[in-house]
Amino acid sequence: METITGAELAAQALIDRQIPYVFSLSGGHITPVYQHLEKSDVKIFDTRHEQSALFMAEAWGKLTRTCGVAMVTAGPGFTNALTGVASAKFSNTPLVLIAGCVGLDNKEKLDLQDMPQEAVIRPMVKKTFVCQKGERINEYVDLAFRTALSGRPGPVYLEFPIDVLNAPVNKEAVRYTRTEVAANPADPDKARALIEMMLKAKNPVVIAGTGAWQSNAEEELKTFIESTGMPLFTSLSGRGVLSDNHPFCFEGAIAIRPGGGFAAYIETDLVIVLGTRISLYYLFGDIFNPAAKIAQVDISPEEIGRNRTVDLPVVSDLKGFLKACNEIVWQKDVSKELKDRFAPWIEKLTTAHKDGKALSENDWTSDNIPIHPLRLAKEIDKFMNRESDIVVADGGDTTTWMGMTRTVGTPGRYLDYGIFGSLAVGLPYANAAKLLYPDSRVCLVTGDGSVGFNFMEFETAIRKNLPIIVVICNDLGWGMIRHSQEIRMGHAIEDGTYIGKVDYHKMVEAIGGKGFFVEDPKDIKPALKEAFESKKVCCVNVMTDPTTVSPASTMLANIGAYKA
Ligand SMILES: Cc1ncc(C[n+]2csc(CCOP(=O)(O)OP(=O)(O)O)c2C)c(N)n1
Ligand SMILES: [Mg+2]
Repeated sequence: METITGAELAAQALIDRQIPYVFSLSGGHITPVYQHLEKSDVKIFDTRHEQSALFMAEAWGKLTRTCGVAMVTAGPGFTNALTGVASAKFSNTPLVLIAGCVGLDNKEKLDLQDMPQEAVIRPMVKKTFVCQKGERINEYVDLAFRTALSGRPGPVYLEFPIDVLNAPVNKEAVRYTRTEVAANPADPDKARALIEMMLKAKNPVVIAGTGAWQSNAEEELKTFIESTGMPLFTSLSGRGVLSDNHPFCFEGAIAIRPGGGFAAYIETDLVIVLGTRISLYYLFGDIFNPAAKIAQVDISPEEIGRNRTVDLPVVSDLKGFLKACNEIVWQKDVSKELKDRFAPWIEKLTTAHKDGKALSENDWTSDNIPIHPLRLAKEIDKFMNRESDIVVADGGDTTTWMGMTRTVGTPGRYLDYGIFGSLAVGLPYANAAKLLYPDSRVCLVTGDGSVGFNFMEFETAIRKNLPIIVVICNDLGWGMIRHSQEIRMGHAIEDGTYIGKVDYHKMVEAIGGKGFFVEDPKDIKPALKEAFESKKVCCVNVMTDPTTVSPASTMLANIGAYKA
């Protein structure tokens, strides 16, 4: 009988799938798999914390629309990974987390790192798979990837007990399955119904989110918008699915972004929600005119109707649905009628967009010292090109300032933590972006608090030759929380929210990177230029005004968790 070990089967399954990277931190319970990946085309990318490995896998999934893969060891390796898993669940990112665990024979014997991993992670993922038989490893890997990618994508957990990995398996008994599932065709009746709604509307708005990006719908969306003349806002991983430069694109959908969003939402009579969720970003749906009709297209039936009654619910893959809509616009020959109908609305929003932006102009161009964080955000936005460069945001107020400012021309070029709101994503996201796009410039803009969590990923970047530029928006503390406390209670709780001045740039120099310290706004651009030209991992420590409060901090003080 010819045998093969479970670990070799697991490694081979990843090799067969041509997985480029497994983001990981080593441990005894996964060493058998490492052994068989060592000389393969699947690279083990090792981070300094399992949380970083998971955030890297999440970023990989977000950017490539394929499954990010992470592998961690039992017990503490597993628990350290959980935040990244939760983040991927919230961002609907396809991800497979492979974990080793104590052998089935040793459960409950007080063996090292024993814990009920599957029970802990079950509510956090789309599905858990614990493979207890070596012969079925391949089948389980197929199940895990298929589940992560199908329908609404998300994280999946795949566990291999160490004795299953180590046991010899009869080669002839190994089961192989490999299926890729395509989306169902769209329902033309639903597409017709949407066009009918549009023909009755005057002030429609279209919001396209992660679903538009994940379903590869950029071309169909562009045709849809151009042939109907409706204004588009983009959200989360949908940022850039149509360029912010496009005359019908009014940039980011989040209402606190300076521009036409707020005006559009309160006056709209038809909201067309394409592959995004009616979340806090839209005050749980309350930001839209209460009389507006809502059409919502989503791959996931249970998503439709959250927070608002939906007049036209459509369960569909977006690419197919938009294609069907475009065909009907063409067949019915209503393109001109729709464009003429909405032209005054576009004109009105274009003016509102300009006026909205003008309100922030003073801050974007401020010469103040300490530096206004919006000036910093604007300098970065101007410096980084919209098409191929990648900007990553992390931090509380810092993410808000970047979200209010960054313009994108191409999808998959802007990353932040989205609605899960986990600080600490910055360095791992930036490293993943640089790994994927070695020839593009990658700039992380992060809060001084946030940069601390996974600070050792600077070392990972240096060791792996990923020359990212990290700009720290240094307001001496946990700004967003300080500000919301000040609004809420009249003062910030110093013991909980003040950090003080830390020479982060010198810390990065000490491990082989390059550091810059900036206090004057006119020095931001030269520092960025020198940093990128150095081709080194750089930390640009920028002292920003700790008293400037972002609109998100104001909201945090007044809604949600802080509400009395
Ligand atoms: C992992 C995690 N811990 C705590 C929080 C709560 N929180 C939200 S914003 C914030 C302050 C962030 O400070 P910093 O990174 O310096 O950014 P700033 O707000 O100062 O720009 C904190 C602690 C969070 N969102 N995520
Ligand atoms: Mg801060």
